[in-house]
Formats: sequence, C-alpha cells, structure tokens
Amino acid sequence: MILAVGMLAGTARFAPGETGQDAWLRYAPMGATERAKYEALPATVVALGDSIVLATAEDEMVRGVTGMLARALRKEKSIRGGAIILGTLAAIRKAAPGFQPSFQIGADGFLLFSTQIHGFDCLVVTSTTDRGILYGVFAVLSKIARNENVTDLNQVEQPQVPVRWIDQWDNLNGSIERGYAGPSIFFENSAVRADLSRVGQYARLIASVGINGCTINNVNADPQILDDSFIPQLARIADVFRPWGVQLSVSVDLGSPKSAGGLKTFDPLDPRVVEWWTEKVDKIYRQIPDFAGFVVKADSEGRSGPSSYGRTPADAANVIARALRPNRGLLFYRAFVYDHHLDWRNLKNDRARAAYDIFHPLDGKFDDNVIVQIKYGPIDFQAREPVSPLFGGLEKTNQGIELQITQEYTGQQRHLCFLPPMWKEILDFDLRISGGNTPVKDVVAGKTFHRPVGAFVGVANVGLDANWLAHPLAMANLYGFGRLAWNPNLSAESIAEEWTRLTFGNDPAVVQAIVSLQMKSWHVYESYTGPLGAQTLTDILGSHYGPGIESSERNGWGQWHRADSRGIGMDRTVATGTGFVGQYPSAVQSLYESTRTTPDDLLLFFHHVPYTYVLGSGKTVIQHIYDSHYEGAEQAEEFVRQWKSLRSLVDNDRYTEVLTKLEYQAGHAVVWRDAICNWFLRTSGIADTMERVGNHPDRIEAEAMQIEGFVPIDVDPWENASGGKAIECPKASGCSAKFRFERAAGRYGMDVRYFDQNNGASTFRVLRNDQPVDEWIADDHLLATKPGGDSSSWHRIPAILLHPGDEIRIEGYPDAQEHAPLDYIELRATPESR
Ligand code: GCW
Repeated sequence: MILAVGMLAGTARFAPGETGQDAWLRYAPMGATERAKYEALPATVVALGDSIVLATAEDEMVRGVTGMLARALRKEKSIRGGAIILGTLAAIRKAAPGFQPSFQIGADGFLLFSTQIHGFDCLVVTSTTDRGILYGVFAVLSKIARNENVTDLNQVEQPQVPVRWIDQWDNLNGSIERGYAGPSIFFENSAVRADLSRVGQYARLIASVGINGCTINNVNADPQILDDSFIPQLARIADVFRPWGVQLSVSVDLGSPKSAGGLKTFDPLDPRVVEWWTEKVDKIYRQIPDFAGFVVKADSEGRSGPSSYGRTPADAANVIARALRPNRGLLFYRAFVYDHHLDWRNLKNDRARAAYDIFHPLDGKFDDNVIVQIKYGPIDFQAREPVSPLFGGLEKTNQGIELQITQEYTGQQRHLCFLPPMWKEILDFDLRISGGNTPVKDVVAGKTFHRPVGAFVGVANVGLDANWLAHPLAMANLYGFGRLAWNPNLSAESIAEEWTRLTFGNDPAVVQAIVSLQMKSWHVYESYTGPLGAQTLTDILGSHYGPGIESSERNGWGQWHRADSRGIGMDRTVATGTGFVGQYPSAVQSLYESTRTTPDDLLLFFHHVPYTYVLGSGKTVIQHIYDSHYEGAEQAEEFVRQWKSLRSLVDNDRYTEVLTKLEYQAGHAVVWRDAICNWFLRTSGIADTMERVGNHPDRIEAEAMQIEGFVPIDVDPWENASGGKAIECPKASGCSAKFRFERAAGRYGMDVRYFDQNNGASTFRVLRNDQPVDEWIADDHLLATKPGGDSSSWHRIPAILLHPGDEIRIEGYPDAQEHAPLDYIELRATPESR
C-alpha cells in the first residue's frame, strides 16, 4: 500500500504518456511552490507587429505560460497595463519613446528587460529581428521551466556563431542514412510527405535552441531534389519552417546539370553549366524567397566532383555560390573529400591528410558566400580524434565545423553517449596559430581570421519515432549542439543540467543522477570500444556499430590502426611517419610529434608503439586496453543501477524505456569488451596481469552443453562470439541445450547471451528441472541478419535458486531466417549465495 501511494506521488508530476515528442519543450504544469515565483508575471502579452515569426513567438509565450503556470495569458494589441512585450527595438521605441537600452544587439541576439512602460511593470523581449524575439521568448520560457527568476531581468544574449544549421541525411524514399529513429519526417516514396506536422514540431524544437537553417536531404544527394516539379514541394517545407525562423537548404549533387539537366557535361567552368545553376537557383528563389542555400559533397565516397574535369573544389563551389549570391544564399562545400582506394601496404599513405592537402592550397580562392564545412576530426566522427588541422589551414576562407548528433560511431542511440563533453574538447582545443590563443571555437565562429561568416553544422537525423532520436536521453545531444552553436563557451555540464531540468523536471535527485550519467557516458563508451585514439574499433565496412577490429585493415578506406603481433597505432609523425602531424601549426606539431608529449588518449592516433610501451599513466598499452575495457563495461553496468534509483521519480514510460536501453547497453559493452580483449590477447600473446581476459569461470558455452537439434556454428569474426562459436536451431519444431549445475546451492543471476537478428523473431525458454523459469522473443530491431557483434544481445534473469545436480535447459524455437542462435549463459553468484 505504502509503495503504491509513493509511486502515485512520484508520477503525478508527469503528464500521462510522456512520449518525448515535446522533448525539452514540455511546459509541464508546475507545483504550487514553484509556481508562486511567477505571481508577478504580467497577465497579458503584447506583440508589436504582425510578422509570422512574431505571431509564433506570441503563441509560444501563451502556450508556455498556460502550460506551466496554469493561468491564462491574454493577447493584447497595445500596452494598457503590465505586459510581456514582444517587439523589435524600433517597434518598442515607437510604442514607448523613452525606451533606450544602452547596449547593441546584433542579428539573432535578444534582450530581456524588466522595466516600466507608461507606468506599468513590463517584461520586454526585444531584438533587431523577429527571429531574435522568438529566441528571447524561448529563453524566458526555459527560465520558467527551470524555475529561475524572471523578475528584474536585464540580460543580453548574442549568438557567437552567425550560421547555426542542422543537416539531415534523409533520402527521398523516406529512409535516412545513419538514422536510427524511424523514417524521414520530410520524405516518402520519392516525394515530400503529405503530412508535415512533425516537420513543424521539429522546426519549433530546433528554433528553441537557436538553429536558423536546416538542410533536409542526404549529402549523398539525389538529383531529383532539383527537379522543377520538386521545387513546389520544397516550398511546402519552407512554409512550415518559416514561422520558426528556420531557413530551408538542400544538398545537391554536382553532377546534376548532366544527370538531371540533360547537358553533356557538369564541368563547373563550362558556360552552359554556369547558366544551368543560375537558372535553377532563380527558379528556387521565385518560390522560396528566403531559401538558405546548398550543401555539396563532391569527389568523396563515389560522388561525382570537379576532379572529373581537372577543376578544384573552389571552381565548383564558386559557380554555385555566384548563382546564390544575389539572394544572399550560402554554399557549404564539405571538406570530407578523400580517396577510399588508398594502398594500405604503403605506410606513408594517410587518409587523415586528405582534407588539408586538398583545401589548404585553395585558401583565399573561395567566394565570400562559400563556407568550407569541416568534420571535427581528420577521419570520420570517431569517438576520439584530434581536431582537424584544416581549421588552422584556412585563413582567407569561411569555415564551419561539422558535428554529428546522430551517433553513427558512438552507439547509434542504443548506447548512451552524451557528446557535448567531446565537442567541448574539440572546440576548446587551442590551435596556437602563430603562437596565439586560437581555440577552434573562435576559428569556426569567424573571429580568429575576421571572416564574414562562421558556422556550426550538426548532423541530426531525427526520424518519425515519437521521441525523435529513439533513446530518450539522446535528445540531450541535439539540445547541446544548438546551445554550443549559440555559445561554445557554455560548459557541457551546464548544458546537461539545463536539458535535464527541461526534460525531466527540477527534482534535485533526478537532475543529479541524469547529469552524472550523461557526463560519464562518452568516456565510458570510448573505454569499451577502443581507447588511446586507435579509433572506434567497429565494423567500418558495414553497420559502424558492433566490434569489427580487423575490418579497417587491408583495404583502401584508410581507417587503419595497424595492430599486429608486435604493436599498434598509425605513425603520423613528420620524422618517420605519414607527415600528418606537419599539417598543424608548429606548437601543436611539437605536441604530437613525440610519444612523450602526445596525450595518452591520442597516442595511437599519432604513433605506432609496441604493446609493452609504458603510457604516461604508468601502464603498458596492452594492460591499458584490457583494463579500460573491463572498467568501461563495469561502468555501463553501474549506469543501470544508477538509473534504477530513479524508479519512482521519473514517469513510467520514459523510466522503462531508458532502463531497457541501459540494460541492453551493459550487455553490449560486455560483447565489446570481450571481442577487443580476446583479439588483443590472441594477437599480442601478452596475458592480462589480472587474468580476466579469456577466463570466464561463470560462463557455460552453448556449444559445450548437451544439445538436441541445435548445431554448432563458427561466428565470423571469431571474437564476436564467446569461444568463436555459437549454436543454431535449424529445426522448426525447436531445439534444446542443457547442462547440470554443479556449483554451491544458492541464488544466481543468469545472463543468457543470444543473437537477435532482424530477419526473424525466435523464442527462447529457460527451464530448471523441467519447470519453466522464463521465456522471451528475440524481436529487437538490431541492424543485423546474422549472429555477430551487431546482433549479440542478452536476457537477464535476476535470481534463480539452484542446487547441485539441477538440470538447466534452454529451448530455442527459430522463426524465419533467425535460427534461435545462442552463445552462452553466465551464472553470477548473487550476494545471498556467496
Ligand atoms: O561517416 C560517413 C558515413 C556516410 C556518410 C559520410 C559523409 C552521408 O558513414 O554514411 O554519408 O560519412 O559524411 O558524407
């Protein structure tokens, strides 16, 4: 009874069915104590003007105040009493001639100001633009949601970076490249969706953190996006974005003049091609007057590009940029240009060099409305990379940083990985250009080299899933991206705290626990997936998800870690390696050129060392690999315990969803740990000083059980299954695997490790002495059609009472192409049985 009351009290603060759709803009009703703080807030709102963005701002203010404070907010046309006043500086000066704030507000910035107007107490939200006012409204509502004071305000906020865009990698057929949360909100069946309601909600979300542009289609662009018949469809999306101050942009394929336009060439310097782009762009602006511009991926991963005609990226970028210029459109040209057919046998080859080698010589050759869009690291969104040296190599060219919100290489929103701490390390990294204080965040904001624009671009890939990114805690990455684009000086922790308060409420226990989980999560993920800058040791040829240690080697993709029986790491030094280090400004070169000064966490990115090399920490490389993977997996398990402490403090929907994800993650961390540790043990021949690796006394391999119907199989690569083997059931009627328990009597936790493919939904049953104990269906939607590191999952039975001689039987019933694949079971003594 007491428990039931407690649970009710706990859940009452949450709306029934917290789906996550409103993300951090829930405007959940406040309790009376929290509400009391806002008694003096005016009861009317006055919008001085009639633009569509201002109307949105006014509606949002009403929505927020009524939602959170359980009271009405009346809209009025003029100031006839205390009011929340929304208007540009010019409009406010007209309505209240004495109003004279003493500071400058630039584009998109805003001022929140408590003052008397005509003798009434007012809260003024003002800017030079209506978009700035909308941002100001969101700032006021965020303060209320976080239970901060909104009286006596006098606060100016100015974005540090003028261009703050989201890129989506949506395909016109409705799928999303590297999207993990359902189909596209923009497209289906080669057309823009009829129902764009999720697009409107998305625009509201991103606008609330200051995003002012959104590219809606994959950088691997389908030329159809520029069909004349498609432009009116794009205009529908622009119409939905517009009230939120979000401008539409699209990715384009450089080959379009030929592939879609019927020309014989797409040579950027051919006059017919120039004309084609000019006409196309004009057609777009006739229908979308506030069109933001284009993103181009060219000469990269099989995309066509200027190299086909011996032209440079600058030639290609400028032609399109000139077509966009009359309407102030921007052209983003991605620096992610590299050869993926490199000869891996040549130790001097290095993909990391590509962006700088190609773009640095072109510095100064790009037009002023071109932005070179640079991924944060020289390889590809790994869990750990040094900053791209190209940031220091373009002084006369606009630059933008590309960050990845979608967790392609960082757990695909099945693993918790809060990225702002990583982004902060990148942004705060001092390039020491000409010996000065030149952090990346200043370079990409356009400040260091006094560029007209600078940009932040975040690849988000939200989908139709109700909660946008599949993992309820992953939305902190989208929020964090927007906040850092607005102000890269914010701390990751303060962002995590803001997001948690907005998303889960202000209960200190909840805030403390979720912030702590988020803040640890990147390091934990990194530590069980490949440490010391060796890159994420994932399957780079397929999913980019589970372990795939050798997938990066002996092929042309250039994501090499070069681990062999003696050592590991890429020698990128000037003295003996690929020379990549020489692309950095000299102070950074001297940091990375020597093993002694390279930080441990990037050692293997820059140097090839023997496994016995002793790190700054005092450990050998090999022991560090073992220890960090064990520690990481233990901490992932600890995440589950921490989350469970919130049982009665978080609404049931999100509590259960997060718990399920964290439990899965803890299991997958064990898969990663074992794959990497076993592979390095076999490859190096050097034992773990703590004797954990390769020793699993609690584990019973499925292939060692007494099997009926099941057949042993080899799993490829071997390290992704325990002992390299599993068993499968090819018989429709089902199979069984059993063994006799011979340990001390007591309660044991039982983990059943099986493979959950997406081409079937097998059933598993566990029986003790013929009595059913548990049963489940393997129907998760993991990205795999065979047993291996992507599909490995576990089912946990918290406590089962066992006596010596008991028979444990696992039954498997296949479905479709999934043959109830089973790896092992592990019996963990619970505290009572010890
Ligand atoms: O990381 C790689 C991804 C590709 C992506 C490419 C890019 C859109 O695996 O899926 O293509 O980067 O950024 O262009």
